[in-house]
Amino acid sequence: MKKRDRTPKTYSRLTHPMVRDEKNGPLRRATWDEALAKAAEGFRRTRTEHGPDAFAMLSCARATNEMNYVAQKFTRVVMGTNNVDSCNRTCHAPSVAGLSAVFGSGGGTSSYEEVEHTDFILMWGSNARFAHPIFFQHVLKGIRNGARMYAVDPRRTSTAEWAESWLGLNVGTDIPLAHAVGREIIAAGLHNKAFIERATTGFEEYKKLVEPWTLSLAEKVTGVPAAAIKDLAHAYASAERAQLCWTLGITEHHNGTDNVRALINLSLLTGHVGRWGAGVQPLRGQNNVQGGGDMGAIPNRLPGFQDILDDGHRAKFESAWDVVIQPKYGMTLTDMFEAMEHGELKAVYCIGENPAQSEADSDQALRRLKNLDHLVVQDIFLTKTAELADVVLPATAAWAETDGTTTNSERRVQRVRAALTPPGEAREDIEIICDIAGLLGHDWKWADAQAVWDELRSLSPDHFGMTYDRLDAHQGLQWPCPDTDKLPSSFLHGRLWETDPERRGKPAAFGLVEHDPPVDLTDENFPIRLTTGRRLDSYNTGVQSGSFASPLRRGEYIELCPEDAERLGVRVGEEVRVASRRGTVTAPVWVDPGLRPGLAFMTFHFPDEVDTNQLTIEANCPIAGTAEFKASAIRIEKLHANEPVAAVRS
Ligand SMILES: Nc1nc2c(c(=O)[nH]1)N[C@H]1C(S)=C(S)[C@@H](COP(=O)(O)OP(=O)(O)OC[C@H]3O[C@@H](n4cnc5c(=O)[nH]c(N)nc54)[C@H](O)[C@@H]3O)O[C@H]1N2
Ligand SMILES: Nc1nc2c(c(=O)[nH]1)N[C@H]1C(S)=C(S)[C@@H](COP(=O)(O)OP(=O)(O)OC[C@H]3O[C@@H](n4cnc5c(=O)[nH]c(N)nc54)[C@H](O)[C@@H]3O)O[C@H]1N2
Ligand SMILES: [Mo]
Repeated sequence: MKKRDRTPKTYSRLTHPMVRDEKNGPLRRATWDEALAKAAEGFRRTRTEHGPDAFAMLSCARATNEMNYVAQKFTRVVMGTNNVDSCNRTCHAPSVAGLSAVFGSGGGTSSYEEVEHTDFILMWGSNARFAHPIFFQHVLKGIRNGARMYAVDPRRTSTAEWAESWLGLNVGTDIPLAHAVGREIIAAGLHNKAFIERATTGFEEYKKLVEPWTLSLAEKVTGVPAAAIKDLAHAYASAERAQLCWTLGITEHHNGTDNVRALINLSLLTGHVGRWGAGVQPLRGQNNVQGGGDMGAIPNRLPGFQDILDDGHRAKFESAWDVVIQPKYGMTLTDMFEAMEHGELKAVYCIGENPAQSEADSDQALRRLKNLDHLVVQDIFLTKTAELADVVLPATAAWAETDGTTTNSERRVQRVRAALTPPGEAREDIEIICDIAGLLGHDWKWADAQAVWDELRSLSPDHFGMTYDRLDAHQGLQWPCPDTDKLPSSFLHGRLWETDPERRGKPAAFGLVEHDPPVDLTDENFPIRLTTGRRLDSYNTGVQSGSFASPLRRGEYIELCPEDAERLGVRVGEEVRVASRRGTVTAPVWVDPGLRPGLAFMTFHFPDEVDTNQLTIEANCPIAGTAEFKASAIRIEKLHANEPVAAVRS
């Protein structure tokens, strides 16, 4: 087998526009006028020949709120469709779906400050020490202030190292574990009966549902000792205030939304929500993935998380924008790739996303992207996705080159500012979108980012109270912030504790969700469970972090536990073949004692060297559209010509 080139790929900033003159020809340098005209012409042709829904927008979860507002407005007003989405779909869409179904709003309920002053922190399927290092500082302060911290993760991660108890469960068995915890809380009489009675529905059905999940059955299915499950149930339920934090270990499954519901059930059972210090939080991924969704860059919500199917909400935007909005949900990112397969989607405007390398089953994703008639990529680097484009537009980086705001996981909107000069001919994302809108007959002029923000504020009650001046004065504000003269509450759903039913509003429903194991089953041909995720030193598809020559950069490995490495007769640094039902890659071995037998781990940070997503399965959550990145079945084969890679460090 050909030896893979593992020289780090160098991405340099895009400094000028590029176009492709014929479908399979090369990209060549172009002027801005030429590139914008070509981009606009392709969109016009698509709309005229195939209708509005043959177009889709991918909007950037790293860029500002203002840019996301303009991108979704372009989609709805200029192109006439609701087909707009982002990498939120690969990530926390199940959290948003689960939280909205229970509480009516998709945001995490608590603030970071509360984590410092809570009594119990449950990190479930989250490696925050690596993936949310700033949030983790708040966790560490909480621990220093006396909070207990438990971790639930198949791997003994760097986060789990800080935990008082680590529950190392089998991948994809979170529902059995959560149900067993729920059952034990009820059996021990530790549930909050008054809260359940007043603020929830479905408790009796839930009690029946979890009844079979005894500690011993749960131990069999999850691999976690019964005593540890019992201990978690008692510690969580008897804490005065508890925070339940989760991330992709919960959401990146074919039943991600059900997993989220199973965790929220525990907070309803104990009343650990809607009070200061107690809550449920998905720690969001990209710096502005929360804001992108809040701005309406998702197919089912208008800006301010206002449902598109609601006639009143649509009417408000229709009159402000002077357009008719289709009364239906648009395509999710997942639907878009399906539609590419069938030739129903013809044109995509991809701003700051790299789906050619981030989608599950990347060979399939690449083939689908190649089916498009017209692909416009607006990025700061020449990504693998950009290499497929008909038009490439160089943007300024939201980070340090652009003015605006972003929104973090605690729903805090904060200002970002241009401090650096952008390279070459790169232009601001918003300006580029407006130029294309102009060529398509929409004369949009905002003086600056603040003018965009003020338009959004006028249409989103949750943001109305957040003027730029107030954001500056308070170092950011959390939504909902409807008033310009009052400070918002730091946590959500305090209403659930009101005694007056009018003020309490809609009760929170227990989720009646059942265990459903991973789709990609292990068997004698594919006996090892592969889970994928992140490391501290690198970022997503590596475009923004992969090219630097730093001693921190480790490159890709397939990580195994010492027992499996010995059984397979492989050692650290040795190249092995890794095969799944979808593809094969070769990668060097790393040995991590934090893994358990039968479990392997890879990142997706170095796809130009080892394309991990050739292995993953596109088995999607039917509610949220998120793929099961966390559970593939693989086999590992020894290669005969073994060569240790250079510079393996411990
Ligand atoms: N350094 C760094 N930070 C990042 C990123 C990055 O690339 N690099 N990316 C950002 C983005 S986009 C996101 S979304 C976040 C993601 O942040 P995290 O979700 O914390 O990161 P992951 O490593 O993908 O997955 C978290 C954990 O899920 C565990 N897990 C796997 N399967 C299961 C399971 O079945 N059940 C349970 N309970 N756990 C399971 C894994 O072992 C892993 O430790 O990080 C953000 N921050
Ligand atoms: N195997 C596996 N695959 C996964 C995951 C996993 O856990 N395992 N996780 C999934 C998750 S959670 C996510 S979020 C996705 C991430 O998937 P993507 O979002 O597709 O990947 P990124 O590498 O984050 O790509 C970000 C792009 O934005 C560009 N960019 C940055 N700032 C700006 C800006 O200001 N303007 C513009 N125009 N562009 C900008 C960067 O250059 C880069 O090309 O990957 C998913 N894929
Ligand atoms: Mo993410």
